[in-house]
Amino acid sequence: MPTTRRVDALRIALYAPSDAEAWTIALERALPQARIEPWSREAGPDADYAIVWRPLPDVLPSLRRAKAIFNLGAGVDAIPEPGAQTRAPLIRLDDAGMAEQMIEYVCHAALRCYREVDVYAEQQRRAVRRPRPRAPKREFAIGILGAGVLGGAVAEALVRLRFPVRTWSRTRKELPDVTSFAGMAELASFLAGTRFLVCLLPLTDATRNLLDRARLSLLPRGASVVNVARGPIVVDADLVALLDEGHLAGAFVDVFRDEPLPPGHPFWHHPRVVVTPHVSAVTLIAESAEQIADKIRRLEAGLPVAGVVDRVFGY
Ligand code: NDP
Ligand code: OXD
Repeated sequence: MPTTRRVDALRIALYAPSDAEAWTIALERALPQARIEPWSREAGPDADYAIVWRPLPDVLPSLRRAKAIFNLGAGVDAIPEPGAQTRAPLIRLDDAGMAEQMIEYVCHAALRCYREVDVYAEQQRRAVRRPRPRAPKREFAIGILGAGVLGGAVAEALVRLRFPVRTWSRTRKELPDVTSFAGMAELASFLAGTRFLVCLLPLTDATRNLLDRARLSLLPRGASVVNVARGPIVVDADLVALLDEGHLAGAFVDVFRDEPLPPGHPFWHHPRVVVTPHVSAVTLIAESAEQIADKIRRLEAGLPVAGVVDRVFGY
């Protein structure tokens, strides 16, 4: 008779440098009979699954038996070339409570800009009352770089707020009331018609330094930029120069080349840059543990799971 492995026999190695205790508790709750063990050189080779965040170079090669490796985040850029380190599929978080947070962050930024909150704040500082005409929404096109789990959810929310919304992705999308642009050939026209740019791309070889002076200059004068994806997608000095020259009106920056953002970086004190400390969508431990547990159960049952990273495209 064929033997089937039960979920309760599984050994799971956890490599979570921060919040390890909270992750262990949440995973034990989500997978009550599995053994959750902190990763070690000894535990690695026996693990059926591994759950990692920013693993040091010796972690992945030690996972000789792992059937899958779960990344404790949506972005997998902290795991360069997972295929070279392990044959097991790398699975990222998809949504797990992050889409709602991204919607909040981006809608706040878009409305703050569209409703000219900072203009009125400046008037208030000078005790001035000067109502401005309502800007036509059709002239406030919002462009989202990335139309995946998060970009797609943000696009839908902005459509509900009746903004004209366009997305740019590698492959073409069909989201209701969203204009889809795809591939490098369509990036310039996407940018040229975008008044408010939101970056929700993964960091890969193809997206590193994508938003440099040449590309940001394609945005119309007075455009604003939000980076909630990864710092190295934007060339900081080019963004600051275009703000200083008045081509760009403002920026919301949540992610940086070096985190935490180093003291003395021009973003800190720039009057038209809003800095937040990588909090636009934080990883929620209970939701993420539930999602990982559910995927482990599906994999054990031989079913497909969402969020498997494509080794060729790197996201
Ligand atoms: P997805 O993989 O679901 O979506 C990625 C999107 O980017 C897809 O639409 C994809 O196109 C597109 N894309 C990738 N490469 C290219 C390219 N070279 N040219 C054009 N389009 C491209 O990812 P998520 O939406 O879940 O997350 C996006 C990113 O957000 C993460 O990788 C992470 O870096 C960041 N993030 C930031 C957080 C924060 O707190 N600041 C929190 C969570 C995530 P296609 O659909 O055609 O494949
Ligand atoms: C993520 C993040 O990628 O938190 O999940 O940035």
